[in-house]
Amino acid sequence: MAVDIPDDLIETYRKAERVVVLTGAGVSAESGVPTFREAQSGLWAQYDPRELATPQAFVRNPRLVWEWYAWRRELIQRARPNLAHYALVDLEQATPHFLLITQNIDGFHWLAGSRDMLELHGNIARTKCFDEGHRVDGWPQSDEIPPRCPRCRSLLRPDVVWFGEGIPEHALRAAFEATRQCQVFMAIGTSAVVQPAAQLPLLAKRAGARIIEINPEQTAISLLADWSLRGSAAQVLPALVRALGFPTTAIDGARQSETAQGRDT
Ligand code: BJW
Repeated sequence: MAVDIPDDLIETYRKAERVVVLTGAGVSAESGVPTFREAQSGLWAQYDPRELATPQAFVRNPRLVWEWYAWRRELIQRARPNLAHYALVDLEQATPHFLLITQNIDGFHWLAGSRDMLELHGNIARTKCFDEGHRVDGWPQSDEIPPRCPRCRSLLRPDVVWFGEGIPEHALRAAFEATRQCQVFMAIGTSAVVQPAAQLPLLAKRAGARIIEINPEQTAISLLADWSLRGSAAQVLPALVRALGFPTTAIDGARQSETAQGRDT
């Protein structure tokens, strides 16, 4: 698919000193990780978030919640970053000040090589305890599900942010600060309905940034975006890096390693 990147977008991006990118589940869709709100394939079409992604749900049925996240953790462990993740690494390398803010918990941006980044909703690979929030790397073997914290004996849970819970304070503060200062704000693969992340594009717009959206579908962001690039992140982002004339080191590396392993990225 040929992706048309407007000339004025290219000119604006090249001039920008500070770029902030907000990613959502759509960025990992082509890695085989389901999104949340898409009508047929989204997780919330099949599962009720109130029964799985709230502290109340965990108190009601900790085993169900633990096992649902164990299933998703395995799914993510079997998947790998796609060209969208690698293209964002190339953008970070070529942009003077670049901050990637992700709502995703899969850790794929880090795995691909992004370094200046914030995980707003935590990371499914980490575990903490429910009562005290102790981060836990391992626990004694037991038949109990979920297992218990070796320090305080409370139940263990994934280190992700559920509905009704606060975003880690340092991450939220840094996200707002960078958003207020950027000249270009990109929203990629997010429906932008979950707060407080959904405020970021609006805040960027009010502060004078130009907004680029990458999403196959229209979203609330489309109304305020200067450019909406309709297509999948794994197609549009590599095309954007090339159109900007930036080195494609991470993209090429990913392609080469996929070819060597006989797979398509
Ligand atoms: C592609 C693609 C491709 C497909 N390429 N694109 C103010 C007003 C109203 C409510 C609230 C409010 N403030 C807070 C709330 C409550 C709540 C909230 O926002 N609710 C809304 C639903 C209304 N927020 C919270 O509770 C937050 N906490 C908080 O604010 O604390 C203070 C507070 C609490 C309570 C009241 C008031 C203040 C915490 C939110 C935590 C969200 N957690 C989850 C689960 C994480 C763990 C897990 O994974 O299980 O995070 S929910 C889920 O949604 C997940 C995601 O990170 C998040 C965002 O979803 P995302 O990424 O946008 O995915 P989708 O599926 O929605 O969209 C995918 C997009 O990709 C689509 O647009 C596709 O078209 C596109 N796409 N393929 C590019 N190939």
